[in-house]
This record gives sequence, structure tokens and C-alpha cells, in this order.
Amino acid sequence: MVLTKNIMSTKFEISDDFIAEQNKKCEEFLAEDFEYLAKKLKRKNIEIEKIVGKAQNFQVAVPSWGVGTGGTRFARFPGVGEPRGVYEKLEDCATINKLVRSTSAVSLHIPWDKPESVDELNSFAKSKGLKFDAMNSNTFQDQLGQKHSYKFGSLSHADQDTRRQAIEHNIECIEIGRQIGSQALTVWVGDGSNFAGQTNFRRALENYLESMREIYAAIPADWRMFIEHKFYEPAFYSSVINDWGTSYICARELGEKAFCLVDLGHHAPNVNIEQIVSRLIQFEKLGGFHFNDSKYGDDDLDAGSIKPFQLFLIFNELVDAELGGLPDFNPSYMLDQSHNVTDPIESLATSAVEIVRAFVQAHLVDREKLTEAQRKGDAITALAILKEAFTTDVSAILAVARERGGGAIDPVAVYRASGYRAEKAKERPAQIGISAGII
Ligand code: PSV
Ligand code: MN
Repeated sequence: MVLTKNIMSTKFEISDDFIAEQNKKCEEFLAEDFEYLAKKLKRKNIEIEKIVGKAQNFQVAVPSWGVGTGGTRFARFPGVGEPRGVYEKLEDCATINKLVRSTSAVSLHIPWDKPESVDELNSFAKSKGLKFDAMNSNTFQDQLGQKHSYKFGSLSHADQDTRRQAIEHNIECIEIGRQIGSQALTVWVGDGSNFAGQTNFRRALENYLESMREIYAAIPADWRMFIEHKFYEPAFYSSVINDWGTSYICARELGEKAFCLVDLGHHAPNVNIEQIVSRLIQFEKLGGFHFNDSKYGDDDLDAGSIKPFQLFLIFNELVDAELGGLPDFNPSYMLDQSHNVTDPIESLATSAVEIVRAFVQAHLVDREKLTEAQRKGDAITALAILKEAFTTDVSAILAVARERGGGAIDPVAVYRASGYRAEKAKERPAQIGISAGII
């Protein structure tokens, strides 16, 4: 416990008072914008307070690995004051949540974040107002001293002992997760092949399923298991869990606790992701999301930075399901990005805001009118209804929701004014050889 006390007492934090003080600078303008937007929405019979409430209740988890600077296979350019371990990562995650108040859960990746003491980790997270989201296993890298290599796969490996090792790792992730209050395991494997003929497609999937059945058997009754697909990378010819269809079939094979996870960067370019989302909702297998944005592949750019309309259309499906009262509709939302050229805290805070923005905008869609336009085959009106919601500037709603929760009206400005990164640079001198993981 000594460690926790030190971390808590001596480290720089952005205080609630500082945020409130900074907010004063823009409160007046925000009030004007909010009033105007309230009037505008009233004309469409939308009660602004109801939408603010929706924004306040919305949560998206942040990935522990996202607060470290990411990189490519060519290089990584570390920023200053990078977190050097799980506690410092949590500190940064807590800072993001302080600013935006919609990211109170953190998703851990094992073994990157394996705690020495679970009790200490729990009390530290609690002291920072954080909870733990889904656990992520890692069988796409070899760890120091590991007996069997994952060079040729893990859960689908041709060798039984390698599969066993990967199964046990996943079960260990569940065990750690149980102790920290997580309720989901996300399984992403990099398994696949680089050459035609390198693997037997059918046998690899059979091996994968057999391994997953064992992991599934260890999933607690109140947990969910998420299968994350990805069409290429690290394998460049074929991936074992390459698309949502394969993911869906595996989730069905495994049972009712298994669901599909949609990472926005894991599809071929131009794929209609919102339609995939709708399909998974319809067949009750949508588990959750890894939000990010991309132009070419799994770019892991900031959510909403390249294709905000696509993000909106995805939320349009989600909100449609929410309002339609679909049974057990409870997708888990998380960011999964790589911040290679920005301060990760700024990127994650901004991305969280963009996610809430898309969610709020989707709530502005006039669904009755849309259904009517669809019935009449009036495509122009249907698109206009969606565009009207998408082009509504809901920034004032988002800012008011954040401020009421104690967060910042302008998260990036407050963060910069606080000098947080410079303070962390003093507290966290760079360590040779540290890596937050090249994600
Ligand atoms: C793989 O590209 C992925 O999206 C998976 O979610 C991993 O767990 C994560 O990125 C981190 O590498
Ligand atoms: Mn992902």
C-alpha cells in the first residue's frame, strides 16, 4: 500500500477547482449557444434537457495502451512524460475522465498491464474514480521466457502445446479480470498466414474454435466474451477470424455469452460498417466496439477524424435499436486508437467527445418521418432527415453535459493550460527501452 499512497499524494493532478476556474472563461458564450440550440430543437419538438441527460449518461471506455505514444513498424516517436506502467496509465486515463466525464472505465491488456498486486491496483483505480472494462488477452506477441512462440499462430496453431499455452493465458486474463471487477474478455488473435498454402483454412478455424470452447467454459455467468475480427495484419494473406461473418459463426457456435466486437479499422476499405452493425444487432450478437477511424486500413486514427458521417450512421443504427427497445441490447463501447503524432490524452479526450457527439446527433433523427420516407421510397427526404441531424452542431449540449458533470467546457484548452504534460515529464523521466506497445 505504500506505493499507492506515494502515487496518490505526490503526483500532479488537474483539480476540479482548476477546471471550474477555466470554465468561467467560456461559460457566457456557452449559455448563449445552448439557449439558441434549445430554441432550435424545440421547433422540432426535441427537449434539449432530455438530450443533455443522454449525453451525461453516455460512457465510452479508454484502452490503457492508448495513453502511451503508439507507433508503426517503422518507428515510434515517444512523447515526454509517457506513462511507464499501469499506475501511470491509470493516472492519464483518470485525467481524460476528469476533462470529459464520459470515460470512467479502462480496458486493460494482459500481460502489458499485469498488476503485481490486484488489491493495490483496485484501490488505486478506485481512488481515481475509475472502473475496469473488458480484459484483453495478448497472444499476438511472444513474451520474455515464453515456452511456445506465436510466430505461426496461437489459438489456431497447428501445435497443441502452443494452443494450450494461449488458452491458459486467456483463462489467466479472466481470472485477473474477475478480481478487478471486469465483466468481459475480448479475444483478438493475429493468427493467419502470409502465403497461399501456409495453413489449412478449415483446420485453423477448427483449432481456434476448439481453443475458444475451453476459454468460453471459463467465462463467468455474468460475463461476456467478445470476438474481435480483423481482415488482415499481422497476417497479410489470410486471417483466421477475418470478417464479421466468421466472428458471428464462432459466437453462435460458442454460446449465449459470446458476442462479436466491431473494431472500426478492421474492415476492408469502403465496407458498409453500419449495415454490419445492424445485422449483428438483429441477430443479437453485437457485443461492442473498438472506435477509431481509418482511411486505408487499421490506421487507428482518432475516432471521427476522417469519416464522421460513418460514425454518425453507426450510431444511427445503435440509437434506432436503443429506442426500439430491443431485448438485452447493451453494447460495450471502447476506443482503440494509436496516437503516433499527438499527445494521447488530447486525442483520447477529443475522440471521446466525438463519440458522444455522434450518439447525441443520432438522437436528433426524426425516426417517424424517416420511417414514412422509407415507406414512400422517398430517398431524398430520407437522406435529408439523417443529414439534418448530422449537421446540427450539438457542441453546446456536449459542453453543458461535461460541465454539469464537473468536466471541462473545452477539454483540450483546459488540459493545455494545466501544464499536465510538463509536470508528468518531470515526474516520469524517460526509461530506456520502455514501450507502451506498438498498437
Ligand atoms: C488489433 O489491431 C487490435 O485492434 C486489438 O483490439 C488489440 O487488442 C489492439 O488492437 C491492441 O493492439
Ligand atoms: Mn481493437
